[in-house]
Amino acid sequence: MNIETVSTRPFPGQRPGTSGLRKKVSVFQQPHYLENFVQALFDILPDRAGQTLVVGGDGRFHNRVAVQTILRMAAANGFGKVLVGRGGLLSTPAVSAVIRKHACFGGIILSASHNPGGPEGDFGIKYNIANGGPAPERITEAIYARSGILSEYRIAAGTADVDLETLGTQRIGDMQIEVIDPVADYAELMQRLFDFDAMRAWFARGGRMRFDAMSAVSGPYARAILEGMLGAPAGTVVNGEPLEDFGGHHPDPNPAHATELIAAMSGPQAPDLGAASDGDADRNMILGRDFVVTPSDSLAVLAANATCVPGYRDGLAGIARSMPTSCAADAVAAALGIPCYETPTGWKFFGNLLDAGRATLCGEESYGTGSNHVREKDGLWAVLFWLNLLAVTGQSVDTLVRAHWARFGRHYYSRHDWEGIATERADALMSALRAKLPELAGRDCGAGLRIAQADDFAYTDPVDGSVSTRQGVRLIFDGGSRVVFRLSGTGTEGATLRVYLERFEPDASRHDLPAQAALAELIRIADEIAGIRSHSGMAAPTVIT
Ligand code: VG1
Ligand code: CO
Repeated sequence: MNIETVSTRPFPGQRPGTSGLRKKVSVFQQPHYLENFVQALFDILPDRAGQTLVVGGDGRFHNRVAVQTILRMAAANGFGKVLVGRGGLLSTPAVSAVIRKHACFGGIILSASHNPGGPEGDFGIKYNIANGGPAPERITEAIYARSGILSEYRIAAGTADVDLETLGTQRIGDMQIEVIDPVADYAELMQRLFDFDAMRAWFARGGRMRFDAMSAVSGPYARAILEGMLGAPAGTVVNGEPLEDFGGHHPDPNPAHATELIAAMSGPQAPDLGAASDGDADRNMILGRDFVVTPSDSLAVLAANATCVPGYRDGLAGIARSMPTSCAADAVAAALGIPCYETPTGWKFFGNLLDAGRATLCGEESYGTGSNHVREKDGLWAVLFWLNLLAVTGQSVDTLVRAHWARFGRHYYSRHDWEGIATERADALMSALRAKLPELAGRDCGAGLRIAQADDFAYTDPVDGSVSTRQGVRLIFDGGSRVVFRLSGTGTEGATLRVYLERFEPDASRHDLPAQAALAELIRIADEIAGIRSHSGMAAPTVIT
């Protein structure tokens, strides 16, 4: 193998955000841009020689080009072997499963997740460590630091492209490349967690489901498992072919972007279960007939019913949720007598809790749910969990959720996104809000809402003691209502302000209000205190979930 050492200069801004480095495709297409980041990563992994790496992505535009580059660089940087999904495809949870099953050194995931794809869209790259989970901050910061002083990278020169379509082993120099079936290891793991017989019987009894893969990477997984192994009728999975531009849509499973699914789930003829997943298949949305389950409620319902499912029959060690996620899971944890951990936004913060056996289920309000079976959130896993619950309880989605509210109370919840704010304006809003914090505690905001606590969330990891500060401004009211403000760390254009709104309602006779109405006073207070409209110059949020 001929190794070429290419001179390069650092690109500014190669700092991974909430989940990897995400930029416009045109940024990644610049000569040396991807190579610099990958070399910075390899440079901070001194014990990589001879190790096995997993590589795959969500199939978006630029995926194949990037996979070929990474394979050549891995060979030139001394890796012993790479496992790559056929066609360069692997969902994020499948990468995690493959790393764990084959005890690999780590993995590279090519995805910008729920961000749109195509030549005008976004691309992304993320590194996962040997536990199968996203690299923690000390590693992402080391990559960033290295990217700032890099002067060369190494790549195998003069080799033909790897044939990504044929399963089996090939080589670049001394490095082995094994093209693997992207679905097999994942499907086997699902079979160990869920009651496939019960779910097969549910379909055989006439249970109906619609899984919208949003033209993203979950399609092959959902088809193989739902239609292949569980006997769901052909056509249960829609938009099941991964497309480089996701058909021009945001592959983001929420009521704002999965409008086709919402429409299909309404009316008496609608299927019993609706579900969707995002670009890299780690998010999930769950719907019943004329009923949308919020992600925070989903986590709580799964936790409360976990022992109905084989993989969790022995109960849960604990639950973990990101700070802005509603406290519905906390109520379940309290009833079960298990701890509930509150972490910053981003799945990387769950890794230590899962590794230490402190948490079994984890969730985020952003349509992310998962467990200790991998170290990523897992869209299809959550869908199978719900399907398993429907199959063994014989109940509908809305009956399960309403019964849950009746027992634990309802945590009304919504997230308002203000997208495309000029970065300076968004920063000014957050600075002004932070400056105001000391005077907010004790303030009476009207409508019976008094601020009990106002702070900027900081987290000390209970396992390794690492500290993460400035993770979101919280206003916590008497009675547990909350408003949380933070800026997105996954966008590629301007800033996105996320405003998270939550109100607890114990009274079962008041569990049927529309969420925006139930949260109206908190929405008013959020704008009064943060000056969202005046800072952003916008009249309304761009996305409400
Ligand atoms: C968003 C979500 C966060 C999630 C992250 C990655 O981050 O809010 O909960 O972990 O996306 O998900 P941010 O910083 O934009 O709020 V994915 O499916 O985009 O990898
Ligand atoms: Co995702």
